[in-house]
Amino acid sequence: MPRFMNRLRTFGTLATCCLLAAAALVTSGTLFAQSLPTVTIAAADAAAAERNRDPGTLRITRTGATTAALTVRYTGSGTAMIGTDYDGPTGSVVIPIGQTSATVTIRPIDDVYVEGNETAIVTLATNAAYTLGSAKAATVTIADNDTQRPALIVIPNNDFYYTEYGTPRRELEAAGIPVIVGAGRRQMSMPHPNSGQGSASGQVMPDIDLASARSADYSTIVFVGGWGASQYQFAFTGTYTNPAYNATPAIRTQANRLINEFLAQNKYVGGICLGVSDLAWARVGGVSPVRGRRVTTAAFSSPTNNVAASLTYRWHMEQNGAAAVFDGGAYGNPSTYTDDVIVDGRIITAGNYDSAALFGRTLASRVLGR
Ligand SMILES: [Ca+2]
Ligand SMILES: [Ca+2]
Ligand SMILES: [Ca+2]
Repeated sequence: MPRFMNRLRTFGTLATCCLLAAAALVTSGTLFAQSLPTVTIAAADAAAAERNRDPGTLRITRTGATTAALTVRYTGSGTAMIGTDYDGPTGSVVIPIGQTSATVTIRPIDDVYVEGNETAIVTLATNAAYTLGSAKAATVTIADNDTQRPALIVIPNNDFYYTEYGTPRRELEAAGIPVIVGAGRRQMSMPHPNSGQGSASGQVMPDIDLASARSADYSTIVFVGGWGASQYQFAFTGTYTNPAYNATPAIRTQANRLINEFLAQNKYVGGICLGVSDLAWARVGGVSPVRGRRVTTAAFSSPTNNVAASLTYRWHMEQNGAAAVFDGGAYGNPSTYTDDVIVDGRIITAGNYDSAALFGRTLASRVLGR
């Protein structure tokens, strides 16, 4: 039941506006009240499933004359959320002329979250046009089809390095680990030019904003590099010349919250290239999670800001107490970045885009316990 969309979990609240009208009609003549049809609901197919979006159906039935159409209103509840776990219900259904019943369809959304079975409950709403029978509510159960919690890959909203997003994603998915893309804001996000997107724009719409992400839903969290990664440096007090790199205190706080929660849940936390600085500037119990650890990053220049000393990526790690910083490919074979991936405790760091394939495979193997 991920809450990555702030959808209303109820629908059909219009019914309440009809209550006054109902009272007026009932008191104005008992004949009218006696002629009201009785409406009930029952599950026609109570077993829905994410697999193949197998729907469930509810049948709403009326008594009495069928010479006019009847609009029946209802509300939704249950552990499944409309808009994220299923769609279909609109809050009302019309029983047509000549018909005694109508159907409400619960159409599951095949997401990647491990949720177990969830319920969608439809409850009939009172209305001036009918009375409710004893069967006022019915339930459809949505069977889950997911067993592996997805990885949360966090991209900057501006200037992420495309290969450092695309290649770990490919490796994780090849290993059977779904990927959800997170960012400070759920808006179209642009990579650096020529950062591995080929002839495509490389723009990515995040699946979720960080504030909506629940750590329990994921197996690992990864911070992608590119200069925009500066936007998630929680404890960094400098100001970047490019305002997009500063993000907001709220977004930095959300990045820090997630790092804290993943580590508290004993899950791996990864960073690649400048994404490693997001781990460095996090604070867990008041200290950086890279403190005393061996990390790797790129031998590149930081984006311009008002902290004169912060000229390089490695400065960010040293400033936060890393025990050793391997940059410029220096880890393993010093002539290449391809092997620059370091696992130290639950912290996994990678040097740059050349390290992205090994980074993705290392994350996958750790998540799967291999
Ligand atoms: Ca699914
Ligand atoms: Ca699911
Ligand atoms: Ca190397």
